[in-house]
Amino acid sequence: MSPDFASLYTDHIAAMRRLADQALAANGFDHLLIHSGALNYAFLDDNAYPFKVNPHFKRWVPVTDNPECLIIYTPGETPKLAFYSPVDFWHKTHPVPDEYWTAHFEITPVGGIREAKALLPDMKRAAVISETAEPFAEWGAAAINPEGLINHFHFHFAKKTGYELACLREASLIGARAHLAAERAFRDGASEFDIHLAYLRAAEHNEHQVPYSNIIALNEHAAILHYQYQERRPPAEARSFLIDAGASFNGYSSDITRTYARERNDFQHMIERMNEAQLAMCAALRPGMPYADLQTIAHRHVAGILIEFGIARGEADELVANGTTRAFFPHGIGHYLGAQVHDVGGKQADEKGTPIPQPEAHPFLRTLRTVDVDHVFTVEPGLYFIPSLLEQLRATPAGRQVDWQRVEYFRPFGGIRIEDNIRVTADGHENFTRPAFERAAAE
Ligand SMILES: [Mn+2]
Repeated sequence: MSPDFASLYTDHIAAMRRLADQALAANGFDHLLIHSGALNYAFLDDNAYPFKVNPHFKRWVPVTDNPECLIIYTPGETPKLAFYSPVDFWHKTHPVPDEYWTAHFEITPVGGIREAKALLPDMKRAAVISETAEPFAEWGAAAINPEGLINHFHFHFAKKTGYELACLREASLIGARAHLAAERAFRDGASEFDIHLAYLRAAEHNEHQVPYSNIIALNEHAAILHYQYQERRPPAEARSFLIDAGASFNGYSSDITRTYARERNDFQHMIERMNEAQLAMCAALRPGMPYADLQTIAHRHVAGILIEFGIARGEADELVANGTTRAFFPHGIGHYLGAQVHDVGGKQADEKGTPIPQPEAHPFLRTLRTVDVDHVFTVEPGLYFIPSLLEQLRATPAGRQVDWQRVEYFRPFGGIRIEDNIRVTADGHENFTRPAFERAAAE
């Protein structure tokens, strides 16, 4: 059954308005303006970069592909939307929308942002959230992107509304469909490039609509954490495949990673063990738990796998303490996910923006908050054979506990990452990704 977006959105916009009321009052403003964004141009060129909407804007309205729109909100009043709908014979322009969400706005078509001037409130009392200062500075805005106001929003964006959760589930389903198509292409012996195209086709996304650049990595490329190219020819032997790719729905993202082996070998066995460990990490989540605790749990699991596969000797806790696991698992266990792939507010202790200090042991962890009900994030442990980090490890005393011949066996497979999208509930968690794969496989 597909979700009832009309009723979910009605509650969502009410929640957004309540949050804006509080954020404005706490920061001494009477009005809020949110610009959808501007087209930006390449240096010395008349080609624009792909449009990326202001993430605040798409949280209010499911419009992700139209620059020069403006939301104008005053507490207690119906929000206004100046909707960019110019006369332009070079480009397709958007007609004024008429959808489930539009009754919640007073919509006025404009041919450019400057035409929104007729709709403005008292700008001396207005805060603006916009990537460009103009024309708002010229219009006398009280503040553009005031930190206190933005921190207030970002802190509360961690907790998702029912509408946002429904959008995230849809994004997971689209992503799962495309992941299955990519796996089939890998099993058929396709190149990285052809796997990438199979993914986009199944997701019905173009390059600009995926929430981040696909990572499509065969063999040793899987050891490059953000591998950014796609080889046009298949390798002589495709041993392994790591794919980190997401999808978008109404501007909300999924962020999913899977790893596959071609043969039934020790690497395949290691993937299965990582998969079990990843599910155990998800199961450890509870409201009230500092997210950084999950990082420690993940390192212990990685240590266990290194011992089980004869890669390292010793006790799991020792391998965590002496830095061995960090050489194999050098990134954060996950991050908030929502309208932004690395969603905001993960390092704020409160709505004022007081920073949570970065733990020395986890320099790359993006989420440091205590997890709470309806927080959504990724859980993405990894285990890689990264030449530069292995060399460093080998030069330390801890390197003597590593069986380097065993490392040589695994190196040609690159590495493993398994990533699901998780919502914390009162008594545990909801995994968006696993049921999405089941549903996509049954379609
Ligand atoms: Mn991720």
